[in-house]
Amino acid sequence: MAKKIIGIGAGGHAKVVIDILRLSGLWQVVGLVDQDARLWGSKVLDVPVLGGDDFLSELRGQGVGHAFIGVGAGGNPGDARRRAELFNQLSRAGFQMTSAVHPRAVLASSVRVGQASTIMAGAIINPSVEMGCNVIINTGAIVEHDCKIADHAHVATGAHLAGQVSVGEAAHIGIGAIIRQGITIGQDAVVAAGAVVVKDVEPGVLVAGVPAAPLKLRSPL
Ligand code: JB2
Repeated sequence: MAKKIIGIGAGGHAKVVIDILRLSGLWQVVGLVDQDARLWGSKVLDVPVLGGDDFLSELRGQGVGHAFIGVGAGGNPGDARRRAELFNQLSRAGFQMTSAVHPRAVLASSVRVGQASTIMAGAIINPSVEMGCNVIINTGAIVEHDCKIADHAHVATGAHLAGQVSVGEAAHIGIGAIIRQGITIGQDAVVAAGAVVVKDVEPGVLVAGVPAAPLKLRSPL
């Protein structure tokens, strides 16, 4: 029998995660919570938006023991850290957080997927990749052999990571970015869409362009 699960956030990312969970046949998504009261009473792919985060304890009391983080990260300062906070909040509230792997993603057998991670359709993850918790590998991204992706990081749609790239905690690799072999991307760093990264990126720095160069230091998160 499908297990009941609720999602945090009622936007675009939640929609994609709901789709993946349904494809697995293992989950019944019974509702979403969103901090935006204007969304309460609306539906996302037929899943009702029940209320705000206050509603979580009530759902837990009703026996819903599983949750997913449906809040994504668009690369703005604080996005990925917000996802980290939600991860901690749900853990404290006693929810088990599931991973969602699209059936058409390709994962080598040696890949380690951490708790609460999402791997979208068409992603390819090659041998010996290690991924932390609450990671997003978005649609069609390629993560080559021996990469390390730390907790709460987001590899956005169509980004390509060559072998042995290391992505720090809560870092963001933008849409279509290319990261050369062996590069280290620091924690909380942001690689802009379409950038080609040929040098290591320091923590908290935003890089853009071809070849990628720092734009400005981000404020401490
Ligand atoms: O702390 C929160 C919270 N923070 C944001 N608690 C709850 N319950 N909800 C929260 N939200 C809600 O997440 C916002 O009010 C909003 O409704 C939703 C985020 O929706 P949005 O469509 O703006 O973005 P997203 O996070 O679903 O997707 C982003 O990341 C994806 C990976 C976008 O950049 C997408 O394009 C991208 N594919």
